[in-house]
Amino acid sequence: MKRIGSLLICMLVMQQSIAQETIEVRNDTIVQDSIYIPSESNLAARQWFEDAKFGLFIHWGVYSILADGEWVMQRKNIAIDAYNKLPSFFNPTQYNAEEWVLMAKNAGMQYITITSRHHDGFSMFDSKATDYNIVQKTPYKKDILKDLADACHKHDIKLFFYYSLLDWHRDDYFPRGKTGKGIAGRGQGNWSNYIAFMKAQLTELLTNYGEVAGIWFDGKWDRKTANWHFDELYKTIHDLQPQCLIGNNHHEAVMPDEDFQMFEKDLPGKSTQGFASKKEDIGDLPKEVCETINGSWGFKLKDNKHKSKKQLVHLLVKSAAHGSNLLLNVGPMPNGKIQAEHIASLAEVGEWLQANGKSIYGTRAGRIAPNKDWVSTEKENTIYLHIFTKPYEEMLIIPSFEGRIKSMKALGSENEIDFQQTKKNILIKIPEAEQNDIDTVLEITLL
Ligand code: FHN
Repeated sequence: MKRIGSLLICMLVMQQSIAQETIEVRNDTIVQDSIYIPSESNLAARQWFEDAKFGLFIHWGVYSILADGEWVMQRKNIAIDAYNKLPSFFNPTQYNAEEWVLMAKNAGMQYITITSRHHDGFSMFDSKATDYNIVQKTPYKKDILKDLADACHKHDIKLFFYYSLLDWHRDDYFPRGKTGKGIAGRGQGNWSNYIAFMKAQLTELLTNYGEVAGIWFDGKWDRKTANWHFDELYKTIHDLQPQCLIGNNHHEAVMPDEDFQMFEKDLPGKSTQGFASKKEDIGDLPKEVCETINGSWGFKLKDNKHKSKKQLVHLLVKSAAHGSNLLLNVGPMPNGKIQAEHIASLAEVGEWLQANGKSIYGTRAGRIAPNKDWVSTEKENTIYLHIFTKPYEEMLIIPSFEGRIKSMKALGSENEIDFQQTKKNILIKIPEAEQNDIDTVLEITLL
């Protein structure tokens, strides 16, 4: 009888965990939370994401008219009524979504993440939740996200929407955060309305554009301790499209319902910029590093810090070697075109990937520890050692290597490379002909 009793209790406990509910007492109130269990489609999407490795980030808004980056409203303290004039000048007649998508595809990118609404609060899509949007306030009158979504779906490129949590324009973004304090004309609205507004917009984004691969939140850091109702926002997304990956650029450890973790202008754990997540905050979710192709996110006329092919390839390779994707940003101009320099460098990276993609796509961080001279990726029984420095020492010594090596070749070459494996190290001699100025990729096959 006793055993049947404990069996029943056991079944009851099991049933409760299947119901995926937790009951907790907080401030004397009983709170019932649903625990997020990712759907099968979501888990498959995470795996796709980890394999995809390379995406295009697009920061585009009415601020591009001022050609001074996406923060111009706050940096120059442009008052609300002055900024309101900008949309009436925004007419990107040369925008061609298919051209953008094909440019990304030729660069070897697998997905695009575009700003649907940035901190200036202007919606670059047709929204019923606000008339401060591209269709109602610009002479262009068309929904650029719709065209982009159609082109992405046509060419098999996944589409993510960046969505700003912070808003310098909307009165309901109140109490305000630490930025945008000098912008005159901001009203004092109601936070609950703001949450409802975001839910309404997210519902639109997840309903009107077919399959959405992910939502990329940004701006929590503006009001670090506010109640953002992320449980509700995330539930809205996952209920509408369970496969949709949620990431939040809060620069903190991942929160319960998130599906990937991003690192801004930093490799995971490096924290050199002051806002990347700390080492201890790195979780097990798929990772993404985002970087600018020059020095700015939004279009900036005076920014000439265009990264070279070598720098871009190294960024991609290092990201992959740290188990992460690279989301590389361009800031289109107000006419709808992407700067020629950026189109050219993306094509160069695409060319590099044509020859070396095997060492990037579908790989994970490699077992050979990264340093300034080399990094590694790996897939099944193959390790790809990416060597950046040339000329090499007579013998390259890779310390503390684990595994038995069967063969070694430069990727794409038929010639075997001379190596010796000692108890701990590998000694490699790379012939001049197999060396490459940008990245010598050695394909090391294990026994
Ligand atoms: O403030 C934004 C910035 O404009 C840009 O969108 C980047 C992209 O990662 N994120 C924010 C800063 O953390």
